[in-house]
Amino acid sequence: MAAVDLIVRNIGQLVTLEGPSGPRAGPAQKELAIVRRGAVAAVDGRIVAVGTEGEVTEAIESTPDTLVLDAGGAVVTPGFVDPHTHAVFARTREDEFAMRVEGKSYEEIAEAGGGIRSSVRSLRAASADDLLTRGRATLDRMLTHGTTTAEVKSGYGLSLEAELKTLRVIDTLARTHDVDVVPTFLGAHEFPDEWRDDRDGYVVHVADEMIPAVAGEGLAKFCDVFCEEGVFTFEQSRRILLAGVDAGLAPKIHADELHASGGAELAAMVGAVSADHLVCVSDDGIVKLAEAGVVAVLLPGTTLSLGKTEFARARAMIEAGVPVALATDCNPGSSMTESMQIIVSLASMMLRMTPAEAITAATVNAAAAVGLDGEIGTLAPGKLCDLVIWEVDDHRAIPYHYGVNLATSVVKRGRVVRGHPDGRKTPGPAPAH
Ligand code: IZC
Ligand code: ZN
Repeated sequence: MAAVDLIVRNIGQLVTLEGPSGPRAGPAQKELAIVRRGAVAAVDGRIVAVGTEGEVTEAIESTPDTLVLDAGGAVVTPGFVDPHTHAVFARTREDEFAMRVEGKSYEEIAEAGGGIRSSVRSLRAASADDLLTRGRATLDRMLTHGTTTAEVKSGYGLSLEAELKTLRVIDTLARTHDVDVVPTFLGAHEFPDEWRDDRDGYVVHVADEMIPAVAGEGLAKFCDVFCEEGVFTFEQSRRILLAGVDAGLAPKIHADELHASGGAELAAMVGAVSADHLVCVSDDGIVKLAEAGVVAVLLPGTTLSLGKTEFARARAMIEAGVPVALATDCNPGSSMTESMQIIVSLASMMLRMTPAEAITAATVNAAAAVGLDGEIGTLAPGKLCDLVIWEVDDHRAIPYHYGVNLATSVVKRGRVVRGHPDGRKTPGPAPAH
């Protein structure tokens, strides 16, 4: 074996999640495959050895140039994957947040011209440079909190020109930021003002003009739609998702967030990679998701931020055999957070997912929700060396100790991108270089 570039050693609990490929469902969702006193080694950004410290030291060769990170007995997990964000936007919406606190609902604000349409007005007026600067700061915060891959949706442009502007910004972020970015086209996020009197006309425009243009430029991997009362109907959503499939964009869907709208059933019908939100999903919808192998992406930060008390029924989904993932939904309207840590905490506290199930949901199942479970989401030979050293000595403390940042070091593609380059756990003098 070639000499390794990186060794992370002295890991108290190494959460590898090694196991069968693909998302983990049912009882498998709580199997973390923890190695005690573990180590990980990488060459050129990929893992080459994982196991106990003795096994890894036996298997590899190191040189004076090998970077050795001492985890100090702490927990190490795969980098978190955030599979549902709207992280490129022009302006925050704390004005609406304050209105909601005083009693206005998300739908009332949207109906009055606020909500997504307010974000559309500001994004259309913003320059690509401004969007890039703001998007970069958002991804920086994600990385600081342990997210090493994020899906990012368009959907605040809602015209061909403004959607392409957004997707080109997302593409620039993907090429230049340490966080790996997965692009999703969400032209069907809302009806823009100029099409509100001809909704079916807008659906045809999205399906026949926007999707081919986006796919033609290779700017998206997924096509998503907000299937919801007052937004896109079941039939309109189906039409758009199938147009996406024709153009090579895999389907994702905002399903059953505020009302039972048949979103889960539609996800199963079109073979969606994920169905997201699912707060109001029907029992039959859960069965259909399980049968079709669709990943359920749950977004408890949105429920919390909207001041609601009914959370998605994660237990029913896990018991039915649906693989459950978690995401921030990072967006200016309904979930203004970049931290997957608070989402993992909410999953345990409010969705009653065990700490192990929640960690699986934020790693391998989240990777499956963006079609990347072959590359990321577990710590196994051949996978990207994306990992986090946490300031805890038991993985159950990750959801337990909430509201603070527990990520002490973040490694992305084998490079230390956050924390101390020499792996110290507590701050010391700055490194000489
Ligand atoms: O900007 O309000 N639900 N899309 C669907 C959102 C929330 C984002 C927003
Ligand atoms: Zn969303």
